[in-house]
Amino acid sequence: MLVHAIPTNATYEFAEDVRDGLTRPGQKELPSKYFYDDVGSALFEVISRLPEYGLTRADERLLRRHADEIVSRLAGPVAVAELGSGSGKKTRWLLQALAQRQRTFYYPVELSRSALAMCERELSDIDSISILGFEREYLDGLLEVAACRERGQHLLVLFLGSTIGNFDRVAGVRFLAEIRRILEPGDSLLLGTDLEKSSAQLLQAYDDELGVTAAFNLNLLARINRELGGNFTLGQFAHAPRVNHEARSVEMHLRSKCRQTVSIAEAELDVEFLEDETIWTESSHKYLAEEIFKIGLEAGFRCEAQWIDQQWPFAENLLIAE
Ligand code: AVI
Repeated sequence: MLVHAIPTNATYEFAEDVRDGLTRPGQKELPSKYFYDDVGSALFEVISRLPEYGLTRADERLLRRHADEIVSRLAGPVAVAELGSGSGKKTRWLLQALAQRQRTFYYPVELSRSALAMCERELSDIDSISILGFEREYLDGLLEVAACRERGQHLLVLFLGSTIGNFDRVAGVRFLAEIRRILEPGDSLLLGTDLEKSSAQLLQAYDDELGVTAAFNLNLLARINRELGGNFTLGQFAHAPRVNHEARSVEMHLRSKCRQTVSIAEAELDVEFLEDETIWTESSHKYLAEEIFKIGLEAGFRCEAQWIDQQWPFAENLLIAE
């Protein structure tokens, strides 16, 4: 697989975002996109296999069961762009179904180079598939993919695993509208969305017994130590998930166990934490199945079909650009 690498100064942007988030008046925040360095991506792979976290398995089940039907609803020829491909494991079924009907170009867009490499290892045995990875932010990568599409070729964008849930609701619709702007009428978006479930089930999923999700959350501080010269003592912070009923989300926080000051050299920053003060690191929004039709319309898509997993409420939505 060829990989187009990131041209920007990633360390500088990381330091800027950390400074912004930790100096914000009121609630301190860090953007969840920084979870996914090599360690974080590996931890997320483990999370997706935990018995408490059924989201990824539900996504995979739906794709495996309905790949042929999904592909049959797409006007061909089709090239596939995946935003946040991860290991690429769950994309296999769709690519196999498409490859039976045409030679298929698959463009994974990922910030993590190791995830792109994993994706190639996972999928390169499928006949009639060419893989070209883009080590980019999602929309930058999608713009490049769209620029190299051939005449008459449709694009299928995959945004799976309920990554949309990690945006706040307004930003999520805005992001889908940005995708729509890059697409042509008749192109499609397959959107995975985790559906609402009980608070008890959500808290189990985001606070597993083995502590993998806690390690995933704390790795953000470890990454700041590694890459930005931070001196966070990890043992002085605790993983603190909570359900936000009003926002219909699970939030992950890191709670300072004591009053402390942390220095981050590359961000030229000393930050004070009170005992029990938290850093908000992620929101994971949950949806009602019927809500997706409305969100799609607001962003310029019509919902062509929706498949729902019965074991772990999760919806796969095929949206067509109008
Ligand atoms: C990637 N994303 C959809 C996951 C989620 O469920 O929000 C990330 C995650 N955070 C904690 N566990 C998994």
